[in-house]
Amino acid sequence: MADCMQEWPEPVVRVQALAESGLSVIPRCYVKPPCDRPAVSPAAATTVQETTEPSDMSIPVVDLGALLAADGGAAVTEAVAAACREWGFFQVVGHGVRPELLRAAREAWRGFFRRPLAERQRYANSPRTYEGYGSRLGVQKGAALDWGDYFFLHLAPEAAKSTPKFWPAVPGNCKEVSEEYGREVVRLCELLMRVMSVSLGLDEAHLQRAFGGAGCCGATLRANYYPRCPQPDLTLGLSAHSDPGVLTALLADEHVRGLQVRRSAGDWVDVRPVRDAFIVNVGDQVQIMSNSVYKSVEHRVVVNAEEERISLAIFYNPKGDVPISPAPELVTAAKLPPLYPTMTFDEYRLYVRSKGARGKAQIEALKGQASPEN
Ligand SMILES: O=C(O)CCC(=O)C(=O)O
Repeated sequence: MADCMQEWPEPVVRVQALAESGLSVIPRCYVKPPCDRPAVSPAAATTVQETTEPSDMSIPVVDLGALLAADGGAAVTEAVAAACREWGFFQVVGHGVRPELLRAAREAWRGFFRRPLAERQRYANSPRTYEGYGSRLGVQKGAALDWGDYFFLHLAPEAAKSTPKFWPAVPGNCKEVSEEYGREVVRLCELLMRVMSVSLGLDEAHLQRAFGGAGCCGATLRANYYPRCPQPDLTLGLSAHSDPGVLTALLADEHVRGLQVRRSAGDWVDVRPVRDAFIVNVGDQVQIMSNSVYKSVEHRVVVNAEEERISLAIFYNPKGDVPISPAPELVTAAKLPPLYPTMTFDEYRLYVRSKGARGKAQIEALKGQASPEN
């Protein structure tokens, strides 16, 4: 495994460069098997319309501002519990991150993807650490590829931060803005950890402690760039996957939709971003720690022929070397035995890094492998 993770198995092609070449038929390697193609018409994916009101048909919206109100804590905890149980996805407003910072972070990354190809190529990444400019996930030769490029960086903990050489030099404020943005989102994730702990009936600090402690948890940033696609009904911007870590906080494009969430019945639901909200989803490590009370949920990205799309995902992860297993408080021998074996996050994410996005295959494969002493 270590050897095949040194280099990409095939020459890397930037999807942005393909799109800008004006092709009308996408190369075969981006064509998904019929069962994975989006069922939506391309026009449905291009809704250049801002949603300000949450809808019954979309994921729940939780106002964290209510935490400050007298007795607001219980209502927020209940709303987060319901969202985690029923959807595994929710949008948070009232999160306290300045809207100007959200926009500055999004614009900094938009600025990077507007730089000339030769300049972007200086940051080309490898599967060894994934840091830098990338166009595929996984190292499986011949895998169907996604219609998107990205830039990946480590923001925390201090010891794991990507060194300056990995950061784009232009836009000049990219590093500073992204680091401030990352600190704010980490603060939000720490708050959500406390709310989720209580919502699971655990002490407030349980999840954070079990994932390695506040200063030691990891945070990575992936700026996703999905160019226009001439045949959006044949491919995906990002294949169906669940996130391997604890929580993801996504800042979606302010104009172009594309994120879809899978319901338990198997159907895909469009996410309609609320202005200046974060879209939060439960990761696999919360599914493991909660012994499947909360479940990570598959999501994917559809692309469209008219508009490019950008999104910023912050992945909040456990400390890499901490053994993680279901919380003893949520395990009862008769009713709910431990469903997952103990594993560190460093071990867990190797699967994703080698195989790429594969729905929920990894966590499903682990289910039932817990030994009695777990
Ligand atoms: O671009 C999006 O809306 C979703 C991105 C995502 O799921 C990811 O980066 O893992």
